[in-house]
Amino acid sequence: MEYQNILVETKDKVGVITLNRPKALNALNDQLMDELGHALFAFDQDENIGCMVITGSEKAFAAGADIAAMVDYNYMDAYNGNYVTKNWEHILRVRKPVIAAVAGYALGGGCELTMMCDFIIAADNAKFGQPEIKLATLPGCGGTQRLPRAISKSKAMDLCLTARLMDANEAERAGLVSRVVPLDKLMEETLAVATTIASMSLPVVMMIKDAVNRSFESGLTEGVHYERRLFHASFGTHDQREGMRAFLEKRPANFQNK
Ligand code: CO8
Repeated sequence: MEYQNILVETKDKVGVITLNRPKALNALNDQLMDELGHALFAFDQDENIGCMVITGSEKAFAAGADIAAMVDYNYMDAYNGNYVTKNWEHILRVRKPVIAAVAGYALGGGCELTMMCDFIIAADNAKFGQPEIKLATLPGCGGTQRLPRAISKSKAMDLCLTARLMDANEAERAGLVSRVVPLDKLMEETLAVATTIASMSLPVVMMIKDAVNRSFESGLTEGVHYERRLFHASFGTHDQREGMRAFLEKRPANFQNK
């Protein structure tokens, strides 16, 4: 697939996808979301890749779904076209970790995309929000569900009902963002984090991602049970023995992703 709206590169074992519609502040349209899904799946299947990063520009991660593409939609266009479901949620099927490296605006569908990544590293100029209410619509890609889980019902209601934007420090305090870094260090720091993850045993990385995500889908007892099954499964890997032996022998582990 030839990409028109994203840039794709690899940095050692990290796959980096840059949203690239600068004139529209990376507004997310169908074509971009198709390309993003395609690139994510390609990295997921690439045995040389251990972690992925999605980023945008310094001004905007993504300023939302493309309003120009939606303005004339009617109900049947949205329903028959399976709008959003058909290509916005590919990312949820990716098994390797995906980090959102966010500078500037992450609004509407852009904010929802960051929340579908595994975690968010924000530049100090990042701004998050769900301003759809100003367009007389609502978050349509999970924002009303993921935001309360990430930052509490009260803050989610505040953001969704007033359309106010939340800066990087507030987002970190609220728990949406895992770290805030200076804008000029965003990619350096994110790549360092991604490289650390990519140096771990990939099957165990995927088990941990799977187990943490299960916590959003299940009650505590079932979630802990699921974790326990994966914990036991990790003892079936070569890398578990290697990791533990390396610790005891005071040497770096040599993981083989098996
Ligand atoms: N869609 C289309 N074009 C956009 C969008 C967008 N979301 N955001 C910005 N642009 C375009 C502008 O139209 C402008 O284009 P042009 O130069 O041709 O006039 C260009 O990007 C630059 O934008 P501004 O001139 O507005 O830049 P400012 O720096 O003045 O303002 C803002 C930046 C504050 C980010 C402002 O652009 C803005 O408010 N954008 C819209 C934000 C918004 O409402 N986002 C929510 C969109 S709706 C949504 O995401 C629904 C999600 C539903 C689920 C997803 C399913 C698809």
